[in-house]
Amino acid sequence: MSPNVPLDTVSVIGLGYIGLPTAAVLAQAGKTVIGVDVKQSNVDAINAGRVPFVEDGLEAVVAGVVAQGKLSAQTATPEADAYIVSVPTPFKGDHDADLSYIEAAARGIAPQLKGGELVVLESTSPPGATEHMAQVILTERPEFTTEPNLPNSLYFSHAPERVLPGRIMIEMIDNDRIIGGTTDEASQLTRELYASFCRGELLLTDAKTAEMAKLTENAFRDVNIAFANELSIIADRQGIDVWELIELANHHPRVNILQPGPGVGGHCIAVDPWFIVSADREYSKLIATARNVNDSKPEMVLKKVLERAERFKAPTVAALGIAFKANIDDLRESPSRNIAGALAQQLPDGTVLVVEPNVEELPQELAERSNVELTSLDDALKRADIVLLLVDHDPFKELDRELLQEKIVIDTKGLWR
Ligand code: SAJ
Repeated sequence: MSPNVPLDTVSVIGLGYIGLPTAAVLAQAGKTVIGVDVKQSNVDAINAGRVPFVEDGLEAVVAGVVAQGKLSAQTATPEADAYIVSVPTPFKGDHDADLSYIEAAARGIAPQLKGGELVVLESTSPPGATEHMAQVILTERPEFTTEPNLPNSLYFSHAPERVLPGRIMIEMIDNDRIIGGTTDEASQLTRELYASFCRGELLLTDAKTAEMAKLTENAFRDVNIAFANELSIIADRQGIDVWELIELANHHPRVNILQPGPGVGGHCIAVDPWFIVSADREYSKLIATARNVNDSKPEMVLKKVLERAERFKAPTVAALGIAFKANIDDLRESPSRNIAGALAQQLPDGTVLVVEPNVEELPQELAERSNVELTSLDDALKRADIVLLLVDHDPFKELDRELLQEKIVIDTKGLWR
C-alpha cells in the first residue's frame, strides 16, 4: 500500500528537455508545481509562459499552466511533498557518469525536508545512482530514514524518462513507465504520483533494475543502429545501395534493420550505453564496439566529402542539417554538427554553408570560423558545389530535386533516393 503522505506540491529540479515537459504535465494534472533551474534566463522565460527550446505542443501547455498559477519557476529549491530530479548526467574520465549534478540537486533538496517526502530521480543514471542520491541526502540529514511509514521516513525511487524528443508531449502521457523504488513503499508512492498524468502501464521494480532497464533500451537501439551503420560502409565499398539492401532484407518476417546515417547523436543513445560499459568493462564488449562503430561514422562521411572536394580549389559545401536528428533544434552530441565543423577545418580555402531551419544562430565553434555561414536552403543550393544531406528535416524532404542537378550530392540519410 502507498504510504499515507501528501503528493500535492511537486518540485521538478532541472527544467530542460525532460524536466519542463514533466513539470507541465504534472501541473496540467492538477499538482502545484514549482520548477527549479540554475539558469535565470530559463526561469524568466518559463514564468512568462515561454519555452526556451523547440518541442511540439509544449509551449501551449506551459503557457496555460503558468497562467493558471499551477506552474512557476525559480532558482532556489523550495519545500514540496515530492521532488523530481531531472538534471544532466554527463561523462567524466573514461566514459564514467558524472553524478555531480544529481549530488548538487540532492544537497539543494536536503535542507527543505520535513519527513514523508518522495524524491524521484528521472535522470538517466548508472546502476546504483538512486541509492547514491539517497545517501547524499541522508548524510546531510541523518535524522531521516528510508524505513517506511514513520514520521521521519523519506522515499526514494528511479523513474527513468523514455520519451522521444519531438514526440515528448504524446509519449510523456502514453508511454509505459518503469518505476524502481529503494523500498516497495517508495515504488508505490511514485506510482501514485505518476498515475496522476501517465496513461501508460506503470511497471514496478527495484531502483537498480529500473536504472539498468533504461540503459538497456538505449543500448539496444545503439547496437542495432551500429549494425546498420556498419552495413552502410560495407555496402558503399561493394558498390551496393544500402537503403535498397535494408529494404529488401526487412521483407523477411524476422528481420528489422534500422537506418544508417551520419552517426548517432543526442544526449541519450550516444551516451547511455557507456554507463553500462563503465559498470562492467570486462563483459560489455558488444555494447562498447557498437558505440565505437557509431562514433566512427562521422569520420567516414567526412572522408567521402573530402575525396569529392579534391577537384575544387575552393569548394563550397552545403551542409544540410546540424541537429542530432530530424525536425528538432537540439544540437547536443550531434554528429552532423561535428562533421560541419571538421569540414570547415579541413577545407580552409572552402566554404561551409550550414542550413539548419530550426536554429537562428550557429553554435559558437562554427560561428567563430570565418568559412562557415548559416544560410537558407535556397541560397545554399544556389552556391554549393557539394550538397551534403546530414539530417532528414522535412523541408529537405520536400526540396525540388531539379535544384540538385549539376551538384555533387552526398546523402547520408537516403532521403533523396
Ligand atoms: N538514428 C539512426 N538510425 C535509426 C534511428 C536513429 O541513425 O534508425 C540516430 C538518429 O539520427 C539520432 C540518434 O540515432 O542521431 C538517436 O535518435 P533516436 O530517435 O533513436 O532517439 P533519441 O536519442 O531521440 O531518444 C532515445 C529514445 N530511446 C529509444 O528509442 C530506445 C527515447 O525513447 C528515450 O527517451 C531517449 O533516447 C532518452 O532520453 O534516453
